[in-house]
Amino acid sequence: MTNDLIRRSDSDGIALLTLANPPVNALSLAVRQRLAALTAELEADESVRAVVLAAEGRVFVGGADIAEFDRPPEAPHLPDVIAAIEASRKPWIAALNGAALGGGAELALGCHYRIFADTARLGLPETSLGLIPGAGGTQRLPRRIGLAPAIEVITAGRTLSAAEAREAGLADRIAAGELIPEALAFARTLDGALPLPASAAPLADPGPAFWDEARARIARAARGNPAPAAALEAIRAGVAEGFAAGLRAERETFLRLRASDEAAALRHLFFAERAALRPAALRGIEPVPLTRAGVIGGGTMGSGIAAALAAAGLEVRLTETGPESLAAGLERVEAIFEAQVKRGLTDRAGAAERMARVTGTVGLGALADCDLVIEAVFEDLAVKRRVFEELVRLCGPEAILATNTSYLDPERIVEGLPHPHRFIALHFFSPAQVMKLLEIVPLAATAPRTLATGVALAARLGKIPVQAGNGEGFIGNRILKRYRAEAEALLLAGATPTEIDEAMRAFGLGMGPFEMQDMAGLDIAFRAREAARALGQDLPEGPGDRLVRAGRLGRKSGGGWYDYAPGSRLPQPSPEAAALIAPLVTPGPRPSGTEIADRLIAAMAEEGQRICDEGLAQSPSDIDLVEVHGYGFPRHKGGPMFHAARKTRSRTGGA
Ligand code: T1G
Repeated sequence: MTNDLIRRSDSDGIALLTLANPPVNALSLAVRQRLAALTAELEADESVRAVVLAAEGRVFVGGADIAEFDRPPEAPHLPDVIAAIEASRKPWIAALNGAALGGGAELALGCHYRIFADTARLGLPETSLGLIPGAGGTQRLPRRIGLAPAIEVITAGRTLSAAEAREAGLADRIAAGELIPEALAFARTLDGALPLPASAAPLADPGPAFWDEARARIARAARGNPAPAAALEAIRAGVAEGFAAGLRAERETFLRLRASDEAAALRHLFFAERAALRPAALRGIEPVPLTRAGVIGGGTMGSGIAAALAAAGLEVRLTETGPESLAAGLERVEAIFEAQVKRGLTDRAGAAERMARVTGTVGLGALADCDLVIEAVFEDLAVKRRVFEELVRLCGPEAILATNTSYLDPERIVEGLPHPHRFIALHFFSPAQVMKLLEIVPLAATAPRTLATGVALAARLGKIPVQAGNGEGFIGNRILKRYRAEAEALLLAGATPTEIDEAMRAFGLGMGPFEMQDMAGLDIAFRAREAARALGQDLPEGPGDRLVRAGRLGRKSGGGWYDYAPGSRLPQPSPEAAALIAPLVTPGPRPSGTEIADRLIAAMAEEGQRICDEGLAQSPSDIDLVEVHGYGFPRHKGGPMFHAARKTRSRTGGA
């Protein structure tokens, strides 16, 4: 058993244990074995009167080792390791150098004292993985900081800063200087008397109204993830039946959820997101440092991109063609920051700081000294081409010039322009200040450093970068086109827009395909089809064409797939739309319920697999990231590729 995972060094009767399991000191089997052995060793060692538990690196402990969750749990189990520490006759002091999350927080809670570095934080984010704390967190935290704050930490994944931990009575000290020396000095002051263990702390039951309100609040926020409600029940069990019963209820629930499809889906995304943020092919390539970015176009997309860049600390030059459109663009940016204050994402001072980073100019002249310029002008090849022709005259040869095009071929936008190594497509999703997905499309001549800069920019913006090959619609819009075609095929098989949208909402999407089209407008896709027909593509008349020709463009025209009362966004079944669809409906069995969702998810997964097979996506998990972060696919289903693979495995009994 390797013993360099936790090093021991003693001085003045104080044993200092240092966790060293990079990158996040995850509590893997080997670490648990080492910790269990050391706990017994220290308990028997009369020369030791106290133990300081510290960790190397930026993180104290990032939790249990998530990679182990696809295998059956192996002893020593974390709850037992923690219980042995809590039962120790000698005081254990956790010295938190950084994040103590999940099992890391539970380990710190099992210690008798906790000393925080001022940057340390403590949290129980297990519900974001479809789990609940499984090593005493649902029982110890409420007894340390009180029921209501503990419920918020456990069910909403809130982390406590060092100061909040101290206020809550969780941090015995916040280190003023060097953490380890202060922790050792604190240990030396102890006379061996131990504080009451969490299990002995009383926890009064606030009564049924409290639990009913908590259940209702959690149900509103859970969006199909069963874990937060399950965590509340484990907490409640401990209040109603005592600490030991609460631990049993917690462990039973944790093991059940650990084996669930939802937890597997969320783990899949956890690792997929980190792989996308640190692509192996770009390791060691230094991104271009970005301090000043230009955004061309102050419309919905451009103002959203400008706001996202400013919120990430970049200096932003927003340009428009004239003073009125520029003023409108800057107002949009200001409104975005106002909305962020209302939502508690920043405060007034923060919003003012962000806005101060944005300057507006008419024309492109002010972009000459930008490290990065992103165009978000009208989706027209000639317009975008003219913008790039001017940019290459204005900007230095190393300035990264990016197009935000959704459907045009970026190669044609920049064809023949100088220094092609610095061109790239950065496809933001609207609203750009909110949506986490950023499709990054390198062109044939794009340098790896330009690509690495795009990925680093995504991380800085708090987005998830997905690299896409330069195919029509890249990844997301290509799958969307296939998804919509399948939805229309279901209409022609006799299903109604309401049945189809309800099936997809029941699956977990925020909105079905027809509600979404009514919101976006049917005419956008109609124009694309008409353009394709004009180029000779044989596209048969579909139900969407009939609606648009009848003037039914969606909400904006008072009706599309649905009817809308004046000023209302509530979709109502439309007899006029039904009459327009009816002639196209083919006789035969009508699809319904889960068959509808199955067919639509299968269509997404088939298209996703084609995209992978054509080399236009790097992995099926990237397809899942696009759908989850760009199109509202429910996280606890893992994405269309993960979901389809799991259904296939359960159907064929595969491994
Ligand atoms: N297990 C295994 N690997 C982990 C991990 C974990 N808990 N946390 C991070 N990694 C890997 C990650 O995949 C990446 O790998 C590298 O570490 C750096 O991660 C019993 C059941 C700690 C705040 O949910 O929030 O404990 O890509 O890029 O930005 O009740 O990692 O380099 O190969 O995120 O500095 C609960 C998850 C687990 C916290 C650090 N814990 N981690 O952020 O690094 S369940 C969590 C994070 C549990 C107990 C329950 C963050 C971080 P690679 P990173 P970072």
